[in-house]
Amino acid sequence: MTTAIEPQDALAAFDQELQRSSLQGHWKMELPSFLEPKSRLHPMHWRWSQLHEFLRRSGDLISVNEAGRRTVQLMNPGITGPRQWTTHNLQMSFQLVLPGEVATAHRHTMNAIRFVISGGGTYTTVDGESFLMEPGDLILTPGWTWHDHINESEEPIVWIDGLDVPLQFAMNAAFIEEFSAPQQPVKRIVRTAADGTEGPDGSTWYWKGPDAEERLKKLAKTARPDEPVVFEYRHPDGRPTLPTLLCTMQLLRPGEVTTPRRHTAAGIYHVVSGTGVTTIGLGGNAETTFEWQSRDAMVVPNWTWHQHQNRGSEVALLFSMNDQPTLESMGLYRQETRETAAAAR
Ligand code: 1HN
Repeated sequence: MTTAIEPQDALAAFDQELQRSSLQGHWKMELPSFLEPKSRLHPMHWRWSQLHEFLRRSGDLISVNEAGRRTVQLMNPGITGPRQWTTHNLQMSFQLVLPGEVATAHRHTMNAIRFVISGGGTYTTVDGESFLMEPGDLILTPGWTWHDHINESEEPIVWIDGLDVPLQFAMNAAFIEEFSAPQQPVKRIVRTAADGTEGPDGSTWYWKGPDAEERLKKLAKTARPDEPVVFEYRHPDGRPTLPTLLCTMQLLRPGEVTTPRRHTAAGIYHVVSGTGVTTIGLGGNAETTFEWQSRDAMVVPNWTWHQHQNRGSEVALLFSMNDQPTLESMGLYRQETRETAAAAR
């Protein structure tokens, strides 16, 4: 008597046969019938008092030559191996350059921003353009531009670095190169907006802090109370700050409570000034509240309801960097308020 092979055994044997040939059937893929983003990111809050203390200690313990760049990076525990980042697409860090130090010239395909926090009278050179770094300034280092930093002043300088390293590493497409000398030749020195804020490619590479603040205060005068007051760092033709990231500055009026919102972009925040509260995961069982002060940093995970409140009597300024342009380029950018979410159902 012969025993018939059960169909499921035949399929299991077939699946194994496929696997041995580095193949798989769709039926083994376990694609859910409903899916929406569930962020891997943890909502995070780093206090400046702590960040500043660690940065200061890094200055005592390691020279810029040993470190390459002396930065302390924001790590998100929700991202596990092979490397950790701030969000799945972007990385933010704080960089310290001491008087007399040079962070030597190199270039990479990764796009970078610098937002100056403290110190001044020092320069970062990007493809031959030497930009004066003063608190509140935003300076771009677009992918593949040569860049080096020098501190010719008498005091330490601290700035934020924001880069799309995680995204470029995930795409396995990144290149890095050292320049042939510690510093590149300087073609032009740019100190104020009047010197011209464009890089050699014609797009804006330099936004002065006071100009951004001025524009926000003007916007605040005419905005409705329920309208967010936000300045987006965009080029004159409307393109975002960099192809993979958008920087914004939001002004929160005294007592302002923003409309709860969620979007597929993940945000990394730096408090420029003021005090307030950010609530993340509103109404959910993992609701988290961060009470922030000037110079603190935060992460708001993607597709997570959040709301900011200005608890002080002065305006508060929130600088942020997010991956909206990357999502837009792929047709993946969505944003909702509670009202638009209800209307869609
Ligand atoms: C980089 O080149 C700088 O040039 C700062 O100052 C931070 C983080 C990752 C990769 C390259 C800089 C960086 C970086």
